[in-house]
Amino acid sequence: MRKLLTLILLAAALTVKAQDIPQVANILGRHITSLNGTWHYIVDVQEEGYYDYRMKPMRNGFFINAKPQRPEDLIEYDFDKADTMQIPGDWNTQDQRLFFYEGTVWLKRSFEFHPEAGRRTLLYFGAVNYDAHVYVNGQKAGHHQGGFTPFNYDVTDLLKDGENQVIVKVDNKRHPEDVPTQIFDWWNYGGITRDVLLVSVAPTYVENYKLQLASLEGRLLQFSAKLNKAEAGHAITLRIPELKIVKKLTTNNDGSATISMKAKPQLWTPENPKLYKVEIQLGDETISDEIGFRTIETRGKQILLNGEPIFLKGISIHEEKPNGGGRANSTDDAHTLLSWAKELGCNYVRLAHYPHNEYAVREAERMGILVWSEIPVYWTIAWTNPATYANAERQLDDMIARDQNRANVIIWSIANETPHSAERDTFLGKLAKHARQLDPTRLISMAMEVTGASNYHNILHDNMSDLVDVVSFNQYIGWYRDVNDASKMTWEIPYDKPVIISEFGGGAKYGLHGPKNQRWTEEFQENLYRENCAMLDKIDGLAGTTPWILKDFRSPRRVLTGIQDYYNRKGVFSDKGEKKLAFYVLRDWYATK
Ligand code: GCB
Repeated sequence: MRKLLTLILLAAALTVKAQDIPQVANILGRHITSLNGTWHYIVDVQEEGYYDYRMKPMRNGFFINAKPQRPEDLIEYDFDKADTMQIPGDWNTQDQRLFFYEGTVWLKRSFEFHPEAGRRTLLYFGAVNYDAHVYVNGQKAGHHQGGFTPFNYDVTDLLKDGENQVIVKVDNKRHPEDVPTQIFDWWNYGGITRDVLLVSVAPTYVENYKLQLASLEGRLLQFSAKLNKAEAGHAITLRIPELKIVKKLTTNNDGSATISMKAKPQLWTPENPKLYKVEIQLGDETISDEIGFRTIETRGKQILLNGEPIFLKGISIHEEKPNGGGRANSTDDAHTLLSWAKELGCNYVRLAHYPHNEYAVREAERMGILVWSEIPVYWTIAWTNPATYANAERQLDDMIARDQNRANVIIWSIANETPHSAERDTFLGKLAKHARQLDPTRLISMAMEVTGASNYHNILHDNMSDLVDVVSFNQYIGWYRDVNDASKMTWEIPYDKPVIISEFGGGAKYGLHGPKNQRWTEEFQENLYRENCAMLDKIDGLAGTTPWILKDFRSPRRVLTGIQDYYNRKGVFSDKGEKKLAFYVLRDWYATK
């Protein structure tokens, strides 16, 4: 018995563990090795690589990557003979059989690795949709849920010198308690959709930092940094060479340090998106970033950028490649989409309906485009489920942790078109307060809905209005109701806050022409935009709009053969980037703003 106990204890001591650690920010500014590229994959419809035939999780699932040792051995999978796909990338557009697939796919990649003494190695995923079990050399590194935010594990103790393997079980089945929930109007692209990176860090490293313009008067910059360990006495140096700033800070007991300093940076604006090179040094490790300085606030019904009122000329965007669809994840993809937005005259985009990839946010920042960033708390979330709340809150935390140094991000949005109820108010109330506490320097909003008091009178009444800085709502006059109603509409928005129309629009098939009352023609959409722009001009306090949407995007809910063919056709560009007539109406309207 004692012998058995000793053996068990010994085995426990030998079991190496990975650590689920908080997100390491500015990942591209660190020592990284890419694990992007060609990965083998196995489609596992019944998850037999994970559960036994009694539906119990197995100890020797596909993650151990077993190989027959003797001729008689039975092993019914072989990653090395399996097909390959490119990572990052969704599986739906890389294998025709997987176009509509929602379920489990196992992905595997081998890589050479040589440990460096005194360094830790993190395994970072930009995003995996939706549920990811990660294994390194057969051992569990961690489990993550949520398809659009980064996560990382300290895998130092799982790696070995020579060839290593990472295997990920990805499952994009939809569930009522998930965020987003079971129904949503976009393609549920599955897979490892963003970068996979190995990150080499010192045992003590700067986990995250924040640098921003705290006040316009006196031009006060505020900097804070946080280590991965709660250790006092570490020296951190901040350098902004162009501003001749060199500041030394020392961490306190919780491993963080803060400093304020006077400086006169040029302000970041859409016209002059000035970014400063910033270096943060701890020991002999330096992280570089590019950071812009601006303020964002509201005054009555106005939004003020650097103290000046601004009208947000925007457009909504889904994270889909500009030509042909599939998940986008590159500066090039982002540049093309954002250039189309610029052609419209936009200074602002709504990155709907989930946090987009970091390349897109950074490219928008370089191009002078302001951003509304949101989490997928969309439609009918499981409001009373604590795990659902925890999931939403973690996605919010990770979105903010990743993008809190982006000058162009001005609005965190916490929900879209959610049905009113006391449970929803409790959930969203808590989330809004949490967002405010995490980042008091940006505006908070959510896409609400109006309720009609009579046929032509719209009232915005939402208990959440007290908690947001900007009152935003979606409306589809001309599409989900008659376009001729537009000119008769009146609006009652009883809050002294700026108003953003977070969505309006309607569908058209590019190249389909006809009279303006014929649905799906470009003329129908053109007329709808004309009527809507005129109507929106009458809304008191209108501070911006993000019509729905830049380009046609894939959605399983859009099944009309010959017209939709699984595309939501509300783009002002087609899925191939062709301009529809509505493009010109919107461009001309924005030219007047
Ligand atoms: C909405 C949703 C958006 C849909 C859009 C539509 O209100 O927020 O996700 O795609 O309407 O096309 O109906």
